[in-house]
Amino acid sequence: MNITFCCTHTNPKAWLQALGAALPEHDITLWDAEAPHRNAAADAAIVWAPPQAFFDQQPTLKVAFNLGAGVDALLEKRLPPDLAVIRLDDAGMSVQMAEYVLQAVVRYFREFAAYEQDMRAGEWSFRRPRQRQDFTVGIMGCGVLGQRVAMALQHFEYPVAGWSRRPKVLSGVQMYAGDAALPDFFAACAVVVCLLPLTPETQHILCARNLKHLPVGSYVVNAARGAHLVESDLLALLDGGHLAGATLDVYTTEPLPEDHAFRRHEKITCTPHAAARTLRDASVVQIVGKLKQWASGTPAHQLPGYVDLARGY
Ligand code: NDP
Ligand code: OXD
Repeated sequence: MNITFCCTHTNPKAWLQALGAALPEHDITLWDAEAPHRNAAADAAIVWAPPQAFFDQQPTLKVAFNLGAGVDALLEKRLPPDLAVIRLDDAGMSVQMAEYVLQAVVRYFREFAAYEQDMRAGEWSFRRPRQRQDFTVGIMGCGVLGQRVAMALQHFEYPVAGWSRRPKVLSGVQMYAGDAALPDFFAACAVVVCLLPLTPETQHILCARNLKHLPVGSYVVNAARGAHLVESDLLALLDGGHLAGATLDVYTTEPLPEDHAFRRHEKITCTPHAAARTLRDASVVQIVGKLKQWASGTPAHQLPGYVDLARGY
C-alpha cells in the first residue's frame, strides 16, 4: 500500500520515522509540493490542512487520516469522489481539553484573577464565596471532547449543561438539543464552553444575538474554532458589561495578529490554539491501528472517527 503524508505546520521527519517503524511493510512518502511528478498515486494519506493541489494530484485516493479532531480544513476542499475521511478520535486530546476548560472555569468561579490583582495592588482582601449550584457550566458540543470535559467538571461538583444536535442522555448533565433549545441552554449557563465542530450550521454561533441569552456577568470559553465566534460581538458584550470574561484558544486569523484587540484586553485570556495538542505517539498508534484494520478489509465507515462528510463532522 502506498501512503502519503501531507501535513502543513508539522515537522514531518519524526512523524515519518514513527509511522515507518510501525508500518514497515508499506511505503510511506512525504508529498512533495515542488515536484508533483515525484508523488506516487497513494491509497491512503495522512493529512493536516493539505492544499487543494494535494487532492487534485491524488484523484484515486481512498482514505485520508486527519491529523487532528476537526476536519473543517478538509471540508472546504474539493475532495476525490470516493474519499473516506477518518479523524483523530481523542488520542490524548480529551484529557488536555478537560484540563484547559477546568482551569478557566475554576479561575472564574473562585475569582483568582481578582485576588491576584488585589495582591499586586498591595491588598489583602476576601470576596464572598460564589454558590457552586449557581455556576452551571454549559458545553456546546457533547462529543468526544465535550463528554470528557463534562466528566471533569462533575468531579469538581459544578452543575453541567450540554447542547448537542440530536437529543442525548448524559448522566448528571442537563441536556438540550437543536437550535430551538439554544436560548434556554444559554440562559442556564454561568460559563459557556464551545467544543463544536465548525460546520455551516455552527459558524458564528457565538454571535451577539445568541450570546445575549447568557445571564449578565457570565463567561465564554472557545476552544473549538475561531469562526464559531463573531469577534466584534464578543468585544462589544465584554465592553458593555454583559459578559464578564472570555478564554479563547482559537481565532478567525491564526496566528492571532500581534495588534489584535484580544491580546491585551483585560477581560480576555488568550492561548495559541494549544488547548489540546496533537500528541505524536498516541496519534501514530491510533492511525496505524485504523490503517491496519482498513487494509485488512474493515470498511472505512466502520472505523472510529469516520467523518460523515454531508453532516460535516
Ligand atoms: P465530536 O464530533 O466528537 O463531537 C461534536 C459534538 O458537536 C457532538 O455532540 C455533536 O452533536 C455536536 N454538534 C455538531 N453540530 C452541531 C449543531 N449544529 N448543533 C448542536 N450540536 C452540534 O467532536 P470532538 O469532541 O472530537 O471535537 C470537537 C471540536 O473541537 C473539533 O471539531 C475541533 O474543531 C475542536 N478541537 C480543538 C482543539 C484545540 O486544541 N483547540 C483540539 C481538538 C479539537 P451530536 O452528538 O448530536 O452529533
Ligand atoms: C484539532 C485541533 O482539531 O488541533 O485536532 O484543533
